[in-house]
Amino acid sequence: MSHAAVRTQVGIIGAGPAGLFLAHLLHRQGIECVVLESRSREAVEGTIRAGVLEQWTVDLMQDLGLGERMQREGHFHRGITLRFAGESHHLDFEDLTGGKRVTVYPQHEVLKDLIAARLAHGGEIHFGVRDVGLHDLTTDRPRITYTTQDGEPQTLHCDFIAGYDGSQGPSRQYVEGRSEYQHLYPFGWLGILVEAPPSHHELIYARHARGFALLSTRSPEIQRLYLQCRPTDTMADYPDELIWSELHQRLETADGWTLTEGRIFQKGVIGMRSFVCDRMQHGRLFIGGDAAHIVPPTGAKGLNLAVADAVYLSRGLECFYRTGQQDELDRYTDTCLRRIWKAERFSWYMTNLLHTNPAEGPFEQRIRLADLDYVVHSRAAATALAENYVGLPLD
Ligand code: RFL
Ligand code: PHB
Repeated sequence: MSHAAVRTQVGIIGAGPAGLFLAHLLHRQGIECVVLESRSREAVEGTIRAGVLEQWTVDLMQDLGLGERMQREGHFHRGITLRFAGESHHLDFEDLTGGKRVTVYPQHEVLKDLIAARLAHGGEIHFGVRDVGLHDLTTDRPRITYTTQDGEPQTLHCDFIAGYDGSQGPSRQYVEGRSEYQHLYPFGWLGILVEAPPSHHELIYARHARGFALLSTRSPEIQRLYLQCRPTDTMADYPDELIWSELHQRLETADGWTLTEGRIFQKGVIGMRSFVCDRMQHGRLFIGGDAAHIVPPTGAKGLNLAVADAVYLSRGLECFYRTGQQDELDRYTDTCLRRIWKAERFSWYMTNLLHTNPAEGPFEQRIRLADLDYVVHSRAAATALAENYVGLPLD
């Protein structure tokens, strides 16, 4: 079999939010790149994950000319509702943050928009690649070897490699001398998609003695709901009747609000963990997004954090190609980690605040309720939560 070779400036591994935003940011700066993705386009565009975009992510999509469908089909909320002790409390983020909003526009719709726009502008995204290997990372001519969708061995010669291949991708293993921090939670989320009209005009995060629940949305016809479960639970543990009974108990309040049921057409259990890799560069390889850090979904930060890494890397690359200086690239890890640890803190805080932890006793449970009571009655505490939720400014 012949071994073909091609050349680009930046080789990007992974067509998730991190890799695709990076491709668009580089294209805008006139820097060439090629994206290699192990899954098919259909699989990438069909995987249901995140739902919430931070305000600056929305602004970036607009800026890149990618926001047209999001503006039409996204849901823009003033804030969120917190429910606990049988009562409902609205946090008005728009008021607390000087006009920032919560945007619900699913990750797979973002990816569809980014892929279509990249391909329309002649960008290269190779789907279905296998056997990705990285070489010569500490030289100025690193290479990526892989097998194409058609089974052809291929080499991509680059100046730089972005290892943006998610939590299971190979790139992180190439970062020598890294330390990894991990925190596991004794619960998971059961997520469902339901054919039903919205039960509420905003997201509801509920803390209940039976466990956390979250009401989110996807469209006027489809709703997304989550339920705290045990990390070892499987779908067999949750027949539809049990899911509805738990959701009603955890979400409903004394004021008569009720949840609208519908046909459940997708169910899945998600594990929860926090993870940080404290080194994100090895020579000319830069890792980012879920390849370098994981947050539990409670703070809605994962996708946004992945995009922030792409912004910082694009700035370093732009500086390198304009001036020949690599110092901004060499600051990539430090710049990213400052934001990452704040997002880790917020996601960990929201998770502990809202979940019932079987390892905690009645004292800790009361402390959590006192914290929630403080958040909804103190403008200072509500503002701290709001500015983290809508997204801290980029450095
Ligand atoms: P991704 O999205 O995992 O993309 C990495 C891509 O790399 C590919 N890949 C490879 N390609 C080539 N060769 C290889 N050897 C490869 N190995 C892997 C993969 O196929 C994949 O396409 O990582 P990225 O770009 O870093 O983006 C991270 C986000 O996807 C993730 O953080 C969010 O989905 C997390 N998340 C949420 N984030 C938010 O900001 N707001 C939310 O509301 C939110 N909700 C969620 C979430 C994640 C969830 N799950 C299922 C984990 C809700 C859920 C339920
Ligand atoms: C979602 O709609 O999938 C979603 C919303 C908020 C979160 C997590 C997930 O915190």
